Amino acid sequence: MAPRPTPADKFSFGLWTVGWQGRDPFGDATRPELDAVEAVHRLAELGAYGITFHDDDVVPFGADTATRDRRIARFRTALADTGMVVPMVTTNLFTHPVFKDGGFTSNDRQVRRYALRKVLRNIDLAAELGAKTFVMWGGREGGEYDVAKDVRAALDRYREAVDLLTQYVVDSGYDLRFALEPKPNEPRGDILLPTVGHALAFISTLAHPDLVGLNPEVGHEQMAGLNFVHGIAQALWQDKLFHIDLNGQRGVKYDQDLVFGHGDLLNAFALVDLLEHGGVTGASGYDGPRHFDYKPSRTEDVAGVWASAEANMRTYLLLRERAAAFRADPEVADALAASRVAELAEPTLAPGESVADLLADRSAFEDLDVDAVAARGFGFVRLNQLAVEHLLGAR
Ligand code: GLT
Ligand code: MN
Ligand code: MN
Repeated sequence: MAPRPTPADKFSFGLWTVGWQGRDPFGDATRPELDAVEAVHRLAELGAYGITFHDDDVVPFGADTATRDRRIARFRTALADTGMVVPMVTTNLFTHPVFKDGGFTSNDRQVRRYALRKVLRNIDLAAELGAKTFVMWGGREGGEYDVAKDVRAALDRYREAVDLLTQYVVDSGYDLRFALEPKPNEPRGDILLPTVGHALAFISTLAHPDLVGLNPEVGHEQMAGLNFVHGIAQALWQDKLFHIDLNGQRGVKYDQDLVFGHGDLLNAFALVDLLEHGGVTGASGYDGPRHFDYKPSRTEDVAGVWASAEANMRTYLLLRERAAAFRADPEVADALAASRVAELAEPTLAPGESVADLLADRSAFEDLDVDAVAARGFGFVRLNQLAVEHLLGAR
């Protein structure tokens, strides 16, 4: 029996996740539209604490001001009735055809100006609803043809946009930070800022780098064949894990957006362990929202949508339990010590030791029995097997 999710677990869902009707490039919708108000109520009943959305998820694109106000008011009533919060808001710069070559980085300057206006309006709404994070997934920022996009100019425009938006947040006195969401491809053939690493490097060039972090998604890094846990560890190391999109992906292929854990389960175990327990240096984990960005498969009916929403949270809680059991097992402690995992937290030079001291230390080089050191095993397989056995509930 998995423990029941409660608001203290900080589970949140995108409105576009449970609301996905199953329309894909090959087939029509398999489910009816979901009312945003119903989504808020159902998710609250299931134990989630938050809901997130794109502007166009709540208010249809191009709606007049009266409709916009009415839709937002209804949504706010649902939040008040359920106690659900909006920890994050994002803007849709990818569905309308005007964004076919991107928003911030379209070759067409009129599109770029329009995109900025759309985002600025949504930032005001995010602040009004008390969101602390503004996600920017640049799904259409990219291209298919190398000769058709000057990538350096595109990055200049991307930076111009982020600098303008951060300055707007500062000037408005909003308590809001931005989180860039990397993805390697789909819907564009190649997307700008394709991985955690690219996005981190980009952030270091910004006018307000402190206000910009990441919203990495499990499947997006795995689509590029990368290790998600490594990406998250580096984001944490650089204090840039502002938000996270949890889901499942099986290998290097199209973006599957499966339920969390329904892809690389062992990596998901290590991820939950990292988020909950941090690292050997005593560094803490992550205390922000556990946000699910998945798509209920189009084979599922409405009941299946809610079962899959619940599945995300159950899997997370089960993995959290399993990770805690792993950490508490004395045999694991023994295996961790044998693998010298904690030794990595020890600086390679002693306190105050200089390069000259290192050069003078014969035991470090001249007198070191390199073959004897090389012969030592690390015991990583034993340690990993213990992780697998805890994950399987065998210990
Ligand atoms: C879109 C995308 C997600 C992003 C969302 C935020 S929208 O569904 O596939 O990965 O997180 O814009
Ligand atoms: Mn995805
Ligand atoms: Mn996402």
